[in-house]
Amino acid sequence: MNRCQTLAATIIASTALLLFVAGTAVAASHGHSAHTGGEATAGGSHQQMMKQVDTKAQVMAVAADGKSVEIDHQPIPELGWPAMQMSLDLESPELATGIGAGDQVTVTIKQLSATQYVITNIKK
Ligand SMILES: [Cu+2]
Repeated sequence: MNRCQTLAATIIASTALLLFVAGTAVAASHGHSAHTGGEATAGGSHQQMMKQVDTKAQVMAVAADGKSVEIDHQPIPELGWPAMQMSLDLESPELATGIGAGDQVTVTIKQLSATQYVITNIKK
């Protein structure tokens, strides 16, 4: 690679970083910034939308209002997520019926937008 190509590559890398930073700022409302890396590298493409994936997780807590659960989930390569503990909204409160802290479950996570996810199913 000659100097000119190296400079071009540097500019492209800088632009990608700026786009990444901008994407992270927009995604701040998600409150789960660790996930934006995977989304950014995926380019926020439309094929990422409405993706639904199953993952194994441990229930850490069910929110008092029953609308979300705190889970410790395994890595989800389809979403570019590392293993982590996080809170996710439930599509309906009934999903948490019979579910409690410490349960080993399989959760189905549906992607609603680049930064919005919801649990559509929980199986013990
Ligand atoms: Cu997570």
